[in-house]
Amino acid sequence: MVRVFMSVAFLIAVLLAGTAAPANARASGCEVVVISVTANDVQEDDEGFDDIWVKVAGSWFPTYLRSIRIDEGRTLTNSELNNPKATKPSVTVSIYEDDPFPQGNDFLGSFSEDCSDGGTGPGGAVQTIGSGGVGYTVSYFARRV
Ligand SMILES: [Ca+2]
Ligand SMILES: [Ca+2]
Ligand SMILES: [Ca+2]
Repeated sequence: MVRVFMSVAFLIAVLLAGTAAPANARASGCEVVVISVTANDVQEDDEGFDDIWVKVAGSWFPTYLRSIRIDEGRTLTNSELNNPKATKPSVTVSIYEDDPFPQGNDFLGSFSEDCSDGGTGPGGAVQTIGSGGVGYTVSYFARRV
């Protein structure tokens, strides 16, 4: 009986210690929110559109293993992309282009933001990524949290 009680007390102590750590981790980071993605120059020129997903600090958007069509010259909004965002000391935003098996998917480009300059401010910022016949513009907010 005493042993059981001590085990429970130990477990509670572990749980309390466990809940303290994420609060500290949350307190120092760079929050990045993707506002929109524009396809200035798609990879699949014959089709005139790409099927893309956006990866933010390792998480997929719009959702895991799903891509979304973007026509050349068009913009996908934050809500169409299912609110891509993440908070980390440094956040990498990447765009991938989905191709059917057995072709591999294509990495189109990326950028990283660490809020070292204080973030983007409320006006946001723009990054252009892609090369060799591929060009995308990513608008985003970044702030220290
Ligand atoms: Ca492709
Ligand atoms: Ca494709
Ligand atoms: Ca192209």
